[in-house]
Amino acid sequence: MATSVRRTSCNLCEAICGVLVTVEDGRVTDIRGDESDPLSRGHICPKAVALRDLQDDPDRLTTPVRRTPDGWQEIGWDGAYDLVVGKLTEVQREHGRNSVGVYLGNPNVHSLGALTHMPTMVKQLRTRNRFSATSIDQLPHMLASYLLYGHQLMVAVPDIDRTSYLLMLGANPLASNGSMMTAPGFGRRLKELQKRGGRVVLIDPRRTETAAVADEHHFVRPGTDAAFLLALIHQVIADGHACPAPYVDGLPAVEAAVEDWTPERAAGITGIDAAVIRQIAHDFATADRAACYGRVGVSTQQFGAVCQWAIQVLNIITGNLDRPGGTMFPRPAVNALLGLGRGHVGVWKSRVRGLPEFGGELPVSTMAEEILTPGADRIRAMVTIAGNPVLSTPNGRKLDEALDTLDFMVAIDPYINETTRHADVILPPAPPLERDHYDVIFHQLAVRNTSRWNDAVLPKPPQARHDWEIFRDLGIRLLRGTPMSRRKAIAAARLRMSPRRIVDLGLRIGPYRLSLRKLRKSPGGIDLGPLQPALPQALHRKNKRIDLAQRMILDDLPRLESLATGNDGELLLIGRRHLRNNNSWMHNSARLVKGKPRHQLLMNPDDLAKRDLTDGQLVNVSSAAGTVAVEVAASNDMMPGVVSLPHGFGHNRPGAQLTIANQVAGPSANDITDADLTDTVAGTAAVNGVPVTVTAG
Ligand SMILES: Nc1nc2c(c(=O)[nH]1)N[C@H]1C(S)=C(S)[C@@H](COP(=O)(O)OP(=O)(O)OC[C@H]3O[C@@H](n4cnc5c(=O)[nH]c(N)nc54)[C@H](O)[C@@H]3O)O[C@H]1N2
Ligand SMILES: Nc1nc2c(c(=O)[nH]1)N[C@H]1C(S)=C(S)[C@@H](COP(=O)(O)OP(=O)(O)OC[C@H]3O[C@@H](n4cnc5c(=O)[nH]c(N)nc54)[C@H](O)[C@@H]3O)O[C@H]1N2
Ligand code: SF4
Ligand SMILES: [Mo]
Repeated sequence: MATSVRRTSCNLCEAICGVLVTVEDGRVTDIRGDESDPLSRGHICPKAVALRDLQDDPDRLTTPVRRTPDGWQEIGWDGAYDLVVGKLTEVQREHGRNSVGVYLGNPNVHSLGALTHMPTMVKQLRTRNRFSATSIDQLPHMLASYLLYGHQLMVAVPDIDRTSYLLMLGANPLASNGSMMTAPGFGRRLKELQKRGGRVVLIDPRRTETAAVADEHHFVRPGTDAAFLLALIHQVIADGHACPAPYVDGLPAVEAAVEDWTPERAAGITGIDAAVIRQIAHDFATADRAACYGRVGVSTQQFGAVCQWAIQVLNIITGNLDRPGGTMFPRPAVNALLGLGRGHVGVWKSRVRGLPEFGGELPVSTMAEEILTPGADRIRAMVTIAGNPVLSTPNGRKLDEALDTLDFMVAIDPYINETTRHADVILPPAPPLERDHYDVIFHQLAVRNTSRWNDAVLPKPPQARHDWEIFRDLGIRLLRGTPMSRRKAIAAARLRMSPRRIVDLGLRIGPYRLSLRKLRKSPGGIDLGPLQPALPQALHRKNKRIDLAQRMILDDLPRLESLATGNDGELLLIGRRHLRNNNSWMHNSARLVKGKPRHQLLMNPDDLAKRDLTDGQLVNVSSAAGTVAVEVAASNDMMPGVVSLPHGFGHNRPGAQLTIANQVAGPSANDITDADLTDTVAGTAAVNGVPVTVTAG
């Protein structure tokens, strides 16, 4: 028997753990952590093993399929490409270029070939109706980065390996493995932090897995963190602890804006004691090295933009930005900022609701109505790429309905699932173990500078195509229809270049002058050291200064007045992640779904008692968007007045061909999240803090 151990990194989440894959006679028999990886140091989570399940999953498509009256039919690649490009150009010829909509899902950022080739292909569609998971995720981080540092991807990450005080809001890295902060083995890093004498303080409406290991945890009323953060800034300034770097402007305007945001006022809104707010402000400002970090819970809520701006302001005015142990800018071997524009916001608005674009994309909360509302520029054909928006975006049922009305839909996706079942054609890319891997995005967000290239672990079968080959072949066909120009010649050349070649170029022009040849000599990755100070030179602003007084944000502060208490009997819904789930699409792995059910609505026992409900019973959870039925589980870990439901469930929709996932119980949280509930600053979906009522089912 031919046995070998090969190296790669797991691409399922942002932690990019190095893994060792044992292959016997062409089949994976073992996956374990790679101790030699300088970033992950051997860490993996249960999902790594599911890479093997993806590889072996009989439901995974390996050739294109086309919908026919008799069901799905396999077709050849060339025929599929011609069909797709023919239909899309036909729709655009008849209804204009914006009549084709695009949704880009999460796994795109985890695939080298998608990052190198997908944007060029999508650009050839020349549509303004582009959507992605960004607007139900990290948009507020990118907006704050764009406004303050001049580039949407210039994200400051907490230097957790050197900090002595970590203040976290709305993040549960012990379940999520960290996000907008690549820090594999987060639990171990926290223990090391505490061993150094450091403190971890967490603000979350649920006492989470991360709360269990934090030094302090405080409940916060969902959606009100902005008030807490403004009060922290207020208190830091009042205590005379504001000491921003000389290249920072706008402190007086911030001081004026937070003047009325006393800890007492914030306490009434957030449910966090004024004394606690004062203490945190004091501890943060006087800690040796402090970092404030906020994730999904403070991004996908009605004040996401204010929150992410305020987090930056807190780090900046306490002198913690760009210093070891504070928040710092990674310097990866391939500069991801070069591949993406600096960003822009509000250059155009969505047709139906007038929501602003960000970085060329419209908020996903408006996607269904852009399909359903008649008029010029209505979306009549959709392209979904690595996305499952029926389960992942608000008002999933409405989107289900909308997708059914399309003239044409193509999905680039390995599964016939809740979303792609609506497609006319599905183009499946080869799975992770058959692809080369270099992490272009997550080295840019990592808490340590490292670099790692891995050749594909397994050969791709001849009938399969890599994602980049699919984008290349669609892109070239889209370019063919019209006369050649210089712009198009560049696009064509780019599409024809392999990801390998692009990474090699990126490494060569990068700050460490590496090359693919050099990297391939160390398949466990190479260490490029801890994060280094880089400001003000690294700012993507001409004057090399940071202006805290951002109009877009300051003008939004009056809206905070609306943070009053809710209606009688109303509860606020928040989300939840579990170590063994991965957004909407990994429930087809028997290994991951086994064990106790984890789809229940969590609710504080007092809230159950008030409604005469009992633990385990079926309840109806209703919002302005709809109702779902689900079992309720009593939990003392929930803040009173708050209930929690995980997203990514709601399988077994007719036509979805997911043998294992279709047996997994639990409704889709996004059948009751509300597309009308957004952060008005940039249109981010507010899926946390949704008003709901819970009644006996
Ligand atoms: N209520 C609520 N909703 C949420 C969230 C929440 O916290 N609460 N979180 C939001 C967040 S942060 C995100 S990122 C989104 C994610 O939502 P989506 O962007 O929809 O991404 P996934 O749910 O990961 O779905 C991935 C899809 O890509 C396919 N896929 C998997 N691997 C590949 C691949 O290599 N190539 C291609 N082409 N396709 C692949 C899968 O089959 C699946 O259809 O969900 C958001 N939705
Ligand atoms: N196992 C697993 N790992 C994942 C994913 C997955 O689905 N499963 N998804 C990946 C993706 S796409 C992402 S974006 C990341 C997300 O990474 P995280 O943001 O760390 O993930 P969550 O577990 O959603 O953590 C959000 C926390 O915010 C809290 N919260 C909700 N509302 C509020 C609020 O108003 N204020 C405050 N302060 N807290 C609030 C929730 O209780 C929850 O604990 O995880 C990634 N990693
Ligand atoms: S934490 Fe788990 S899912 Fe994330 S990269 Fe590591 S092994 Fe993969
Ligand atoms: Mo995400």
